[in-house]
Amino acid sequence: MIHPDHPRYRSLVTRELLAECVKKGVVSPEGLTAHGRGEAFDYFIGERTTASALLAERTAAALLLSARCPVISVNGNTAALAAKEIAALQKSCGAKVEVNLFHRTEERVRLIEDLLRSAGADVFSGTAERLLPLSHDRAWCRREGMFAADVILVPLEDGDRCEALVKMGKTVIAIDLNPLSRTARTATLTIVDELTRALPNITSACTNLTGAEREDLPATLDNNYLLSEAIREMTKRLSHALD
Ligand code: PTJ
Repeated sequence: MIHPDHPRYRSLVTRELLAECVKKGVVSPEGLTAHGRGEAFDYFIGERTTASALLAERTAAALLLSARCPVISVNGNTAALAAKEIAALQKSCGAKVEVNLFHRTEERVRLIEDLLRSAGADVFSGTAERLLPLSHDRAWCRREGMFAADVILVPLEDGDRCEALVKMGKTVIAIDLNPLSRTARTATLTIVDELTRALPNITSACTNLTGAEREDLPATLDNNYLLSEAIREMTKRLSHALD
């Protein structure tokens, strides 16, 4: 039992949730390692949404709203941490929600789809095909879903698929706390923020962006700037850590 007055209460509860989700088969054991890496970078950024991350989130909203076929790709960690937030974002931007897994089994796909549905998401399921140019199982997706997407949101992604999606001409929005990752550097737009902070920010931007922002934010998108701002914030915190 974790007591709410523990200074790291939220972090400990989240770890407990993920460990439970591993037992249920929703999260892969490797997902715990990925979460740990995320937590480390979240320390560096100060466990808050920076101004540049908020700009990235508002730009993501503009891209999703102007897309012809927006898709939100969901893996085990994302479903475990933020199924409700995914459902809320889907409602605000009209994107398809599709499960895509690195450690793929039919059983995990079904469990994650059920979890998303119970949180209120309308899941785009059905027959998957090996459609993406990848040797691993992230290649499996739906023809009318991810394969047809023009804008795709990929939280907690691996670099290979991000690169493949960009090469296919898609606009790829990544959520990744590690600004140095291959995903972060390859995506069209990288949100360096924690998943459960980033998703509600994108959702509220979908409802409150001005018409001018919808046009201007995608036109002025500069991912190198967003990444260098995230690195600057982290280095600033690290260099003042012992002040
Ligand atoms: O469910 P599956 O089988 O599809 O597997 C999912 C994981 C996450 C295991 C798989 O995609 C993976 O191995 O991812 P990576 O390559 O470890 O990349 C995950 C990235 O997400 C890392 O750069 C982490 O820093 C980052 N990250 C982890 N947790 C969070 C995060 N970023 C934002 N919010 C988080 N909560």
